[in-house]
Amino acid sequence: MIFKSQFPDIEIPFQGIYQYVTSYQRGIKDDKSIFIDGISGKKLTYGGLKSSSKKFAAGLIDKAGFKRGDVLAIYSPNQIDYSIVLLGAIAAGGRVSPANPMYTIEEFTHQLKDSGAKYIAVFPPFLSNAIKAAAAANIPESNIFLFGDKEIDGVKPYSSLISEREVIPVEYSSEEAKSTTAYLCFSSGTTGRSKGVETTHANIVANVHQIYNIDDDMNDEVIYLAALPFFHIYGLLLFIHIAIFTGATVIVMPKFDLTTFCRLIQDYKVNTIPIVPPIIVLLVKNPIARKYDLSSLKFCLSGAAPLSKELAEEFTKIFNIPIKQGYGLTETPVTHISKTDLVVPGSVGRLVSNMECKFLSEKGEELGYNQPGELCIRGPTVMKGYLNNKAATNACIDPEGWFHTGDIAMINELGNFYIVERVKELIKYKGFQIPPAELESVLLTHPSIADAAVIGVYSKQEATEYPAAYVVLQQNIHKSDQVKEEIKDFIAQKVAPFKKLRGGVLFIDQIPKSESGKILRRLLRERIKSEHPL
Ligand code: 4UV
Repeated sequence: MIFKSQFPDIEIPFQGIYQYVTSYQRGIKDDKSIFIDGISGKKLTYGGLKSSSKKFAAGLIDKAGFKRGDVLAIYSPNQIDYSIVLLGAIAAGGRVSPANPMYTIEEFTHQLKDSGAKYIAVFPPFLSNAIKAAAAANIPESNIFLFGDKEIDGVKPYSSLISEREVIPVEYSSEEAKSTTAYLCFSSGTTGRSKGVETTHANIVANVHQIYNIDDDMNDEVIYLAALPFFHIYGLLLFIHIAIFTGATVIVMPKFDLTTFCRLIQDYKVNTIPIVPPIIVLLVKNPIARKYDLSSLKFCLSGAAPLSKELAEEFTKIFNIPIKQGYGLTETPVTHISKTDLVVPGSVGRLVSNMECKFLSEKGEELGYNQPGELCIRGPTVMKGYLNNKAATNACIDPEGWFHTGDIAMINELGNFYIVERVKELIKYKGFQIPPAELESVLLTHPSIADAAVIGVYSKQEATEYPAAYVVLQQNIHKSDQVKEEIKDFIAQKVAPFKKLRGGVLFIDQIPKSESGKILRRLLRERIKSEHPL
C-alpha cells in the first residue's frame, strides 16, 4: 500500500537555492540580524549576508579561479560567517561540502578526496589539520582560506576575497535545479563508509517550501538557538535555509554546553530550540536548567535520533512547551514533521507534502496500517545519489525511485508515523553518524586483532547509542582488561572524539557472518544485551 502525504500538494518554485532563500517572503528588512554570535554578540544582518556572499563569490571567481561546479569544503564549527562562505560558493555556481571540524586528518582527507574538493574554508584553530588533509588530497595551499580576517602562516583570510564587485548569483531553470548538486554532506547510508550525498538545489528548495507551507510557526518571529552543527543536514537545512527564507534570527553557539545554552535562551529570549534527545535528557535531569529563566521558549524541535514518548512527556510537563519531532536523513532531508496542533508524543509526525511512502516486509511485500516495515520514501527531496558511487546509489534507490531508509517504521490510521527500529548498520551518537565499517577497518589495523565487528548499544541515561566492539584476538594474545583498554585507546587516537568506543570492547571467539561474509549484527545486538547491560 502506498501512503501519500495528508497535507495538500503544493507548487514548488524550483530554482537555485540562492535566489530562493533570499526571496524571503515577508518583507524582511536588510538591517535585521540573521546570525548573532551568542558569545561575542557580533551580528550579521540580512543585508550584510547578501552583500558579503555576493562579494565573496566575486573574489572566488576573479582572484581564486573558482569555476562552476567546483567543490568548496567548509571545515568549521558554527560561527556567523559560515553562511557567507556557503552561500558565496553557491552564488558562484559551486558545490559545498560541509565537514565536521572534529574529523581527524584522515577522516577529513577522505571527505576532500571523495567530494573532489578544490577549495577549503577553515576556522583558524583547525588550520594545521586542514593543511595536512589538503596536501593528502592534492589541494594547493593557495586554495585554503581562513575564516576571520587574519593571515596565518601564509594562508589568506577569506575576507581577502571579499571584492568590490557583487556577482549576480548563478540562476537555474527548474530542470537545472533538479539536476544540479548544491551540497555534498557525508553519510554512510545503510552500509559502509561515509559517502558524498548529492543534494540538489531542487531538493533543498522543495524541503524548505514543504515545511514553510505546513508549519505556520516557522516565521520571522522565530529566534533559534543553534547548538546543532551547520555541517549536518539538520542544522544546515534549518539554521541556514529555513531561517533565512522565513526571516528568523539565529543565535549561534560554536559548541554545546548546558550552562551557555540556558544562559543564551535567557539573554536572547530564544523561542525555538532545535535539539537532539541527549540534550532533552540534560534539560530534564540537570538542575542547571532550572537556574535560568527559560520562559521565552515556545517550541522544542527534536530530530536525528529516537525520542521516547516518556521523555517527551516529561519535558513538556517541566517546561510547558511541546516537542515537535522531525524525522529525516541526510539523503532525504526532513520527510516527517509534527505540526504544532498535531503533536503526538512518541510519534515523528506526518509525511510532508508532495511525498509518498510505503513499508516493506523482510520479503519485500507492501504492508498496511500499523504494520512495521522498512520505510521507503519517494518525492522531490530525495537525493540525486551518492557522488561517483552508482553501486551504493542503486542499493538504496530502486528503479521506481523509492529510497529505502534502513529504518523500520509504521503509520497509524490518523497518519502519525512511528520509528520502531533501525535495521541498517549505522550507529548514532548524540545525532552524529558513526559508520561501524569505519571503526571496524581501524580495529583491523591493530596488531592484536584478528577480526572485529562494531554495533550500537543504547544508553537510557544519555538517550543515545554508544559504539561497542566485538573483537577476535590473535591466537597469541591473552584476553584481559588491559588489552580492552589498549584497544579503546588505540581507537580514540585514530578517530574523531565522538566515535570513541564508549560502549566498550568485548571478546568473542568468532564474528557471526552470513555465507556471503556479511556480519550478522542482529545476533550481536541480541548477544550484547545479556552480556553487557549498560
Ligand atoms: O543521515 P542522518 O544523520 O540524518 C538525520 C537528519 C535529521 C533531521 C534533518 C532535518 C530536520 O529538520 C530534522 O528535524 C531532522 O539525522 O541520520 C538519519 C537516521 O537518523 C535516524 C534514523 O535512523 C535515520 O535513518 N533518525 C533521524 N531522525 C529521527 C531518527 C527521529 N526523529 N526519530 C528516530 N530516528
